Amino acid sequence: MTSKWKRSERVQIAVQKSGRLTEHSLALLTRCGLRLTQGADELLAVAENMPVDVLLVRDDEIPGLVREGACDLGIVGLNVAEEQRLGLESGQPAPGSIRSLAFGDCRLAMAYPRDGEAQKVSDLEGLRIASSYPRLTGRFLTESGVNAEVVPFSGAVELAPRLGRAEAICDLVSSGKTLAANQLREGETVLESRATLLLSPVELPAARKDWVDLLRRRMDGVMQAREAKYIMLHAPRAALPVIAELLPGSEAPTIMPLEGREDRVAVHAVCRESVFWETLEALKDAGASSVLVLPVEKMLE
Ligand code: PRT
Ligand code: ZN
Repeated sequence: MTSKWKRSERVQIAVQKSGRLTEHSLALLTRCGLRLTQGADELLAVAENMPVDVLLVRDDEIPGLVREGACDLGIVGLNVAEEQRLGLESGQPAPGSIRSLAFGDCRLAMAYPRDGEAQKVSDLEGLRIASSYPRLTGRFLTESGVNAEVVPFSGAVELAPRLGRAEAICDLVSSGKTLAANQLREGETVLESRATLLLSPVELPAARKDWVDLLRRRMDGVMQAREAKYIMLHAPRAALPVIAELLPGSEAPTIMPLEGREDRVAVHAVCRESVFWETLEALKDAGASSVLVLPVEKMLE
C-alpha cells in the first residue's frame, strides 16, 4: 500500500502477537482511531488512516525493541518491563513506563506448598525459590533480608516444588486457580502488575513525535472515558447540595429548569468514577427521580 506519509514519520508500536494482552491492546488502538489492516506476514498491522505500524511480537521482546528505538511505543505487562529494567546496566536508558492501561491485571506473588516447610518469606533462608522473574524475586528477597537461592525457571513454575527443584515459587497470579490446583498457597505480593505503555528513550524526529503525542492523548481519553459515566436525573432544587456531593468524581453539574416545575430541576453530570447501585439508591433517597446512567464514548480535555 502506498502512503501519503514519509517512512520517517511512521510511528512503530510493539504489541504482543498472540497472548493475554493481544486482544485488549489492539482494541485500545482501534478505540484511539486506528484502522488496522494485517499484513501478509502477520508480523505487522498497518494503520490505513494514520502513519502508524503495529509490530506483533512476543511480549518479552517488547521492552528491548522500545529501548533500542526500533519501536517508539510498546504495550507490555509491567512485570515484563520491570524484570527487564532490572537487567540493564547502570546508566543504560530504560524505556519509560508512561501510562498504566486498564487491562492485564495480575500480581507477581510468592507461593508456598501447602504442606511445605516454608510458609512465608522469612522461612526461606537458605532455601530455593523458582521463578521466571529471577530479578524481581531476587530484589524482593534482598528487601526482605532473606538469603535464598533463586532458581530461574521458564514455564510451568508451579511444578517446581513437586519436581524437587524449589521450596517455594514466585509467579504471576490472577484468579489463583493455578496455585490452588497445584496445592500452593499464595503469599506475599512482589509486584502489582497491569499492561503498561512504554515510550522509547531514543529521541524521535519531530514529525513522528507529534503523532506519538497525539496517540498518547487519545489513549488518555480512552482510559478516562472507560470509567466515566454521564448521569441525568431530576431533583428537588432544595436537595441540590446533597445530590452534588453524591455524584462520584464530578465537577460542576449542569442544572436546567423543568418546564412548569418551580421546585424541581434536571441535573446532568459527568462522573469520573464508577457509579454503583448504592450511589443511585442514595440519590433516590435524597429526592432524585428519573435517574439515567449512560456510558461515555470519548472524552477530550
Ligand atoms: O508468547 P508470549 O511470550 O508473547 O506470551 P507469554 O506466554 O509470555 O505471556 P501471556 O500471554 O501468558 O501473558 C502476557 C501478560 O499477561 C503477562 O506478562 C502478564 O502481564 C499478564 N497476565 C495477566 C498474566 C496473567 N494475568 C496470568 N494469569 N500472565 C500469566 N498468567 C498465568 C498465571 O501465571 C497462571 O499460570 O496464567 C495462569 C492462570 O492464572 P490464574 O491465577 O488465573 O490461575
Ligand atoms: Zn513471554
